[in-house]
Amino acid sequence: MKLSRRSILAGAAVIALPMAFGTAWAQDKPVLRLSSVNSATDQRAVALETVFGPAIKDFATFQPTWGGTLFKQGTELEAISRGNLEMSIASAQELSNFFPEFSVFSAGYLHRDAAHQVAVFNDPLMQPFKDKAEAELGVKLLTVMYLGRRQVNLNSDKEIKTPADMAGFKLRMPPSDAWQFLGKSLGANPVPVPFAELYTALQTGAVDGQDNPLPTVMDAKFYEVTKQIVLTSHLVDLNYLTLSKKVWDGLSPENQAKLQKAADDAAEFGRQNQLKKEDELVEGLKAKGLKIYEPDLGAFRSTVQKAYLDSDFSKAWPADIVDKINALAK
Ligand code: KDO
Repeated sequence: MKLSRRSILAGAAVIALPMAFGTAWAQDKPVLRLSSVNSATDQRAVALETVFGPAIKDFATFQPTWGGTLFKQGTELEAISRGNLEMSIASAQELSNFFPEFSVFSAGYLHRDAAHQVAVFNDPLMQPFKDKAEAELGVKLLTVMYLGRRQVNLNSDKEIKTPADMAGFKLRMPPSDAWQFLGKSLGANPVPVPFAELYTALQTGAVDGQDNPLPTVMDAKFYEVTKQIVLTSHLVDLNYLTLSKKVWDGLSPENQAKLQKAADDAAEFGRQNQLKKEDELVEGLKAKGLKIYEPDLGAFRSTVQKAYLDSDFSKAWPADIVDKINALAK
């Protein structure tokens, strides 16, 4: 057969067609890249790798990157919005950078416990927040994860009883405004430091302390560079497991249901392990040499709650949402 330009083009088209369709038909499963600053041994990472990944492997490939090596803390939501990432472990504080009303879920002494977080996340009051994140950021809030009760962790041994005792302390808080406000409401001078730089900041004395749940103090080895824990439990902290709305919309209803169940199951698996660790770690951290103190919780609670109610943050909150949230506590 004489090869003419036409026959070459026709041949190329014939070869290209199955490849094109082939690629589409044999479309590889969507790869769900997740970036988060926590370690691979953090209970949220263990839960996602043990439960979530295997549960969706028939129709999607879970690809987590821990330690913040893919995206810096606080940049993940924007990355998802731009299509450069598919999943993150977001905070209400980070979401409040985009939608101020989310700061209600970051308010100190509001959520009572892990079960209360789940009740709030699944309550109809949450729907407008979920809808807004999907519509305006292209991010779906899949489920709520339990991070734990945040405690004050200092590299000095000054006794802390009330917020007045925190005056002058450079307390590291995560970078976003809502986090800085929480540090200020505790009576300290908040200093923004990304999680990845926190150990060094404590070690060098660049900051006088930080706040995180006890499992994080153990997992990140902050006990090596601090001296005391003040059991303020000032924030029963949460994260939202997020997924690109575009990816979600590309799944069949059946696979959407499977992915949702996988997310909820992983969150519950991690929640129970984190709660167990919290119970064990007062003794565990004493054994690492930390002093553990009980402050005047009434003084901390009233000071922090008043600070939030008097703040500009609360002006962005939907009317009566605090009453609705309180009513969901058991
Ligand atoms: C932190 O930076 O202190 C923080 O606890 C904030 C949380 O929202 C979350 O980002 C967490 O870090 C990381 O997942 C590391 O545990």
